[in-house]
Amino acid sequence: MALPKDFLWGGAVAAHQLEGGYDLDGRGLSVSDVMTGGSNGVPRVITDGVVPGKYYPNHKGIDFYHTYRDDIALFAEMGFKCFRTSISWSRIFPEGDETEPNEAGLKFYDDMFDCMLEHGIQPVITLSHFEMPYGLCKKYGGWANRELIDLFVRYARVCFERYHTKVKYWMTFNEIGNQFNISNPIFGWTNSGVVFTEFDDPEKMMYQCAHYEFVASAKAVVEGHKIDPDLMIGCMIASGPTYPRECKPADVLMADDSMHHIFFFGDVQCRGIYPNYAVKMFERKGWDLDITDDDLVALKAGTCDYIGFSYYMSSVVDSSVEVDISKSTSANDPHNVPNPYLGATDWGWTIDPVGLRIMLKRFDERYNGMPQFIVENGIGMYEELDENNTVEDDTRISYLGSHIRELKKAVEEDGVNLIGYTPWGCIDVVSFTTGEYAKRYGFIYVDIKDGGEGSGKRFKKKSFEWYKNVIATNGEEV
Ligand code: BGP
Repeated sequence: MALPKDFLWGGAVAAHQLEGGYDLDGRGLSVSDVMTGGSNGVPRVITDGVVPGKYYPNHKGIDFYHTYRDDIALFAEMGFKCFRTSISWSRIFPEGDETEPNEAGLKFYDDMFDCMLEHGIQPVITLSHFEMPYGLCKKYGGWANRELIDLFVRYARVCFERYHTKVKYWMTFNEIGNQFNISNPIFGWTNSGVVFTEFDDPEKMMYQCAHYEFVASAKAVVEGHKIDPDLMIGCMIASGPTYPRECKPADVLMADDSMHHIFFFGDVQCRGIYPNYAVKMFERKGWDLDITDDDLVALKAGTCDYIGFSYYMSSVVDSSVEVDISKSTSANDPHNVPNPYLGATDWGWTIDPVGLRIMLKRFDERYNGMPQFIVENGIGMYEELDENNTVEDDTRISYLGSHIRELKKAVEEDGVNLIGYTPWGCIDVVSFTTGEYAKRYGFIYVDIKDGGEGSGKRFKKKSFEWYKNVIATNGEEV
């Protein structure tokens, strides 16, 4: 058998994309509450507060705030060993800078985690998955402000103290490297509460915010281990290999450098140091980033316990091409070109199962066999219920099956220390990049359409039974 017996099969979501209940039980606004709904190719807009008459899909999500018991029962029926979600920071600290947490918010997650545990499902929890209290942006300017470090660590400490007997696996910041994509403001906004393009040097501001997040993350790791040495506290990195368009050295070098968009975040969080290529770049750019000696000590002391990462696609660079990415909602490299050997989803995300194995190998080799956890992977699709009240989602089955086959090879043949796999959006949720309901990832169909209309009822897709069998056979039957 390729995979260990205790392999963590499950599914992943994030609070802001499914909970709804955005103003219930003392919750404060979060950055995701001021992002309007966009659509395929049409970016979401960040508004100044909640503007009456505008449409904010995250306010409703799929109403998981009220339905989680039934939904978790469905996950249990599929045999989930774990379920990855996030804590909405503004349920716990509504404005972000209170000295005492909001008990109603804490209680909500207590109940949700108990419900998972009653079903034998381990919670896997992200502390900040694309949301932070909106108050921290308004009052402090988001992660551009060093004061956020202490406010985050206070929040993390409260969560570890309260839940450490229920939650072993944690992640600090979701897809921390996403903000590298400066051309689409929602990435900087959701990672850092900052619109980078409003600054004279957006790139410098991105590195400064990332630095404060690194220090906050490292300090949270140390605090967490003080509370409970058994906690596993990981980073979470959006990943995917970049290939050279051709074997000419200029393309190969460019592809190699492009991987710094990913490895920079892993290098600091897993090794606890700034890598040489980053130090040199800061020097070259003449940046006087606020990085103190104490910060460097903190980074070294708080390296993470495992690498959590998402994998959706690979990319290709061609050194002879340079396109304008300022209007792009997803591209973050002007040298990106399509891969002629691979297909793509309706949203233009390249489908490359082998790229998952390549990524697992690279992390393994770079970070000395550190445990890895694939905490997101999946395919967004347009789907409708058929006359049998189901969706014959064979494309999803084939997508996930091909990725699972590759991760098994990485474990069996390459010796990668992989602890789990949680496909993204195991139940249909609001899309992050576009705010659509129409971009569906789930094993479970949720009857809500773009605009928020629908019964909200849940229906099992064909992949529900398929994934149940994958888990039951520990990945032997895919
Ligand atoms: C990742 C995020 C998730 C999720 C996923 C799919 O970047 O961590 O929150 O949404 O991508 O993206 P989308 O919903 O835009 O299809």
